[in-house]
Amino acid sequence: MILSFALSAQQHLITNVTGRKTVSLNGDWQYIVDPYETGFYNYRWQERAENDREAYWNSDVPDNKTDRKEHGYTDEYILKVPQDWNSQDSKFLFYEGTVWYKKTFNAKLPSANERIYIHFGAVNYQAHVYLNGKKLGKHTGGFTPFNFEIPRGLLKEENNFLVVKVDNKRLKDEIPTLNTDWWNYGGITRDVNLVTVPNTFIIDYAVYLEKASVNAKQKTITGWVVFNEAASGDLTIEIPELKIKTEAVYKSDTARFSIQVKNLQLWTPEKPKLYQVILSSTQDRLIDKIGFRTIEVKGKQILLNNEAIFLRGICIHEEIPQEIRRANGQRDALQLLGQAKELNANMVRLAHYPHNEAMAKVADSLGILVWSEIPVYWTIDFANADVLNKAKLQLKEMIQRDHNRASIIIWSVGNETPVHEARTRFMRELVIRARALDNTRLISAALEVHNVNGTQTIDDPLGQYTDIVSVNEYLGWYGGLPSNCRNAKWSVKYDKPLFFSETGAEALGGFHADSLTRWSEEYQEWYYREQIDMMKRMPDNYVGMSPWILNDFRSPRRNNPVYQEGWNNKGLFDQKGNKKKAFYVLKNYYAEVERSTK
Ligand code: GCB
Repeated sequence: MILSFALSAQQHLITNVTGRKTVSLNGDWQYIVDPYETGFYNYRWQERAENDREAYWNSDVPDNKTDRKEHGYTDEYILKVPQDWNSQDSKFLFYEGTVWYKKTFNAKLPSANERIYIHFGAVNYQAHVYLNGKKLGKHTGGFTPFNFEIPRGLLKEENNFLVVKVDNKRLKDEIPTLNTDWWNYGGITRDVNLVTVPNTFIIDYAVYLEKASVNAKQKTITGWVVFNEAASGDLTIEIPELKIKTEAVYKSDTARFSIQVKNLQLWTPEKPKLYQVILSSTQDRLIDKIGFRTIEVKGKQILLNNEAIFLRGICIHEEIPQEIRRANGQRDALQLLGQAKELNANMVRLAHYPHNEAMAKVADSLGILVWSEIPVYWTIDFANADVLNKAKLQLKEMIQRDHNRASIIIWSVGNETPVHEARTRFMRELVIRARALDNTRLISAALEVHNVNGTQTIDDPLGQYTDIVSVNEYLGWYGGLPSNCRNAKWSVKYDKPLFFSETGAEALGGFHADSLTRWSEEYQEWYYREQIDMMKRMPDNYVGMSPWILNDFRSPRRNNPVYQEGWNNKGLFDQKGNKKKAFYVLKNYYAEVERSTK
């Protein structure tokens, strides 16, 4: 049989994968480390032909005793999926390059009325996926999901040979670029699933509360549903708890609906109410749990459900420091967001890339507001049109995966990007794109402050395009001493909500000295006191902060042999999970704010 498949770089993403019929391909995968990419390129550095016997996506079993095979997968070399490779074997600690992952599996074949996809939660950074010797596709971007449909006839009931080439090399024209202040964990870092869906299925949908109706007795829930292909029929929307069952007609591939509801309990951080929402079409049926709330900016304030809210935030990297690994899944999310709760936080900034899907789900159920960001970080190649397209793709994948999560209130298009014309054009495009993809949330980016004749000045031109002006500021750590905060003058060009998306200082957990001694817990504690006093004097558009950072985290840029050793120690929790002194300073401030806003 000759199979010919159209290969696509990226197919439409399936939303809410966990709500579908899935078979997990997590677990043990065999691997080959391939720093020279021998399995991919021949000795003339040309991509190997699909049927090249030496390609690592093809069988590693010699045909007979005269046959030569120079690659092989064995149980002696196993990596767990999902998990970064760095934490699984010391030889991977600093590794950046190609690793081939291989899994053999049996499968139930889809019926004539079904399709089957392979879905990856994330692979850092580039993935080429092959099944039974055929290439399914390729994806770039280390923190967003992707899927490929498995063409009919390719999947077998037994002994499917699935190979993924994973490459985490840093490159100048990728996102992030060469330089970041975090560990470049490689591997298949999130779940892998086979997803079976009906031939015509709901590929994406959004269900949300209409802003204009937030204060009305009868509120309006609006939404849309998109199918994977042109189709028409009736769509049923049910919210059993509200006794809602409505029909909408879909034509071509889309349905829109608008429902009047009475007695809707809004989603708030104090009472994060979620409703079961059921969408069903002629062939498909899908369940989600959705919270209903609105978020908008009015003048100098952020309004949640039409009431001013102060964001008691904290930044988080997707890392479990105690085990020096990437975080993934519900348990890790409960650990990280539980720490944020202990701090009296009502908001987290998930830095600097989209975290795994469990984070926003757990945030939904705990009532924690979320800032979600793409890794447009520092000095990426702004003048390059391809790079802009890559950023747009990551933005789209981030938004599409999570746009039904009530917890997410802010999409961020980047962090500390340097002010110049090409960059501002690039960033503006991202702001416009983010709004086009989702006009129910706020758009921001973490900007920088600069000193103009002794005044801390916020005038980055990008601030004119974002909904809130967010800035990172380290007065007393990267410049001067914490006491410099006392006389600091601030000038903000924009009359919009002002949010401090970062501020922080390092302290090695357990190192105690007087407060003037750098790296001591006392210095960090002092820094937080001075910063908070300064925040209290900010103009009335100050709407909150998310200091840097919840936990100490790994970074190859941090090479002080006594106080860092490859760690950025700005955490309020240290490497072992102990609270530093500054933790209590911020916790008390947040408790105070909470009392005063009640
Ligand atoms: C920043 C960056 C963050 C760094 C932090 C630091 O401004 O946004 O990624 O880790 O400062 O510790 O310097």
